Amino acid sequence: MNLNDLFDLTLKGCAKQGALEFQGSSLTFQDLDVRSNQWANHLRESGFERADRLAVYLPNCVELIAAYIACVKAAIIFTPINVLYREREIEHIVDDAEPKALLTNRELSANVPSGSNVWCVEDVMADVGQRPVDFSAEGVEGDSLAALVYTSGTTGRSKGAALTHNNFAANATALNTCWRMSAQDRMLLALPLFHVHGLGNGLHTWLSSGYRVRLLERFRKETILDEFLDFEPTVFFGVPTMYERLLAAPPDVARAIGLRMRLFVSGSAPLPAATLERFRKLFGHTILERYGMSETMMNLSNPYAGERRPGSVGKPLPGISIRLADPDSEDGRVEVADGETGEVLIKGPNVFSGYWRQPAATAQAFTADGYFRSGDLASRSSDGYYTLQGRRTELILCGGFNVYPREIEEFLCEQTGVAEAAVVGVPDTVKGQAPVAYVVAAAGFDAAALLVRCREGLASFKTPRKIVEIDELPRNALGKVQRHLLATKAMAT
Ligand code: MCA
Repeated sequence: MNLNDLFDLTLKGCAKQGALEFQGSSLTFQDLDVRSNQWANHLRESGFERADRLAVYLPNCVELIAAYIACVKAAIIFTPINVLYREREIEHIVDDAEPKALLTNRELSANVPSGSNVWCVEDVMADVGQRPVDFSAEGVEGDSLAALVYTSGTTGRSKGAALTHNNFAANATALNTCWRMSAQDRMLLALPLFHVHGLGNGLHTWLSSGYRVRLLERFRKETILDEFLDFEPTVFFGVPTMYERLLAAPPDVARAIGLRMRLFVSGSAPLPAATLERFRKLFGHTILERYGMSETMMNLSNPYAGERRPGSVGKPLPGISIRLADPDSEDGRVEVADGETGEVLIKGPNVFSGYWRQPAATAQAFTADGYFRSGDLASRSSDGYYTLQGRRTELILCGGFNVYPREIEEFLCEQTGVAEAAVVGVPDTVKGQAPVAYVVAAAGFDAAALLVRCREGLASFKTPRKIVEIDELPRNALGKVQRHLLATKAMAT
């Protein structure tokens, strides 16, 4: 079954049921089917052919969803762009993915580099509404690409993780089974749909199981409790920062929400055991923590019915093989014993097909026997629960968004007044971590002006919390910057 067959379970099978609420409007699954058919016809009429890319730079909205389903139907590769990205970050994705068009809105279009074929949703909606309401979906193989999801780049610029129909289908069916998702559920969806968490877990479990969604344009701490009380969801997927925000709920509100809820899931960044415990006391629910990546979607999950172990990400999802490889084992074949730390290697129907147009990076990302090297470190308990123990790389997780120091360092080094730069993550109680930059000054150095340029040129979550001038970067004998020393220094100040 490709994704179209899976989506037909709801688009056709639950046609008359309420599917989606967004900003006061309600759509049935049939409405979504029709709207996505019109979008698919619009794409075809505009010259899109199989395997062309549609870049989508939009906040959560109905048209984003309709355009996504249309891409699946017309075998077009959906390429979402983080709405917090600015011109330079977007330019890289546009150059790399070469989309035939970039769908955005008037407000965000100011950030899109000139020369792109920009479609503002406000302008194309009338045309889309005129298109035929029937569309016969392309026959696609499960290995066909459904989406290119750009990951923050370990080596500077981001790479497009090429995800197939089979990847999304495997992820959705595993989660539907293991988390008991059903048409009786109600999901408050506040995650951005441009990332795998919202797109792969939110959108796909919904369109394959038929529950009702209230979609929010974004998570806002000021109004999220009212949304819970008003919509009365049974399921919520969030990042740890969202759970930190929910802990501000008055006890009676938390209890009222908890009474309706069936399942809270957390992922995208480690959930502190203390947050899990405080949340349990306040809402009466043990958050289910799971582990995934853009390249693989979900890999491990705490059990729905068994023990949800604080600090652990649980056990492999169905069909997925996990190997904890000795970090010194070059071919990744030597496994560590239970209780010891190894690199998480992953094999399964969820694992992506490779990085878009990057054969060398793709080859490097897999072992000779076909396991994906996640770069994450973990240990396994004797009863099979996995606990993450950090990263092999220096990834910073800020509010559930991935930040690679190298990308910010490269940006800083292009600015006036910067000879060298090193970026490290510092702990933050709400965001998990935040980036701090150490800069060796050159002529014209001005920390305040540099911060302004970062705010203009980088997504807000990548902007360093502060810029600290330093005489020289600490280096080891091989000349490699010792970021861990800077991280210790950053925490001490
Ligand atoms: C945050 N901001 C946004 C959005 N989210 N702006 C527009 N749309 C958004 N969706 C901006 C704010 O305007 C503000 O910018 C800054 O970010 C902080 O916002 P604030 O309201 O203070 O945020 P918060 O209450 O602390 O909550 C932040 C958040 C956000 C909503 C939790 O961090 C978030 O949405 N995280 C989800 C990330 C995610 O989906 N990751 C999945 C990656 P300014 O500073 O300029 O005012 S996929 C993944 O990791 C794998 C597959 C996995 O396992 O899931």
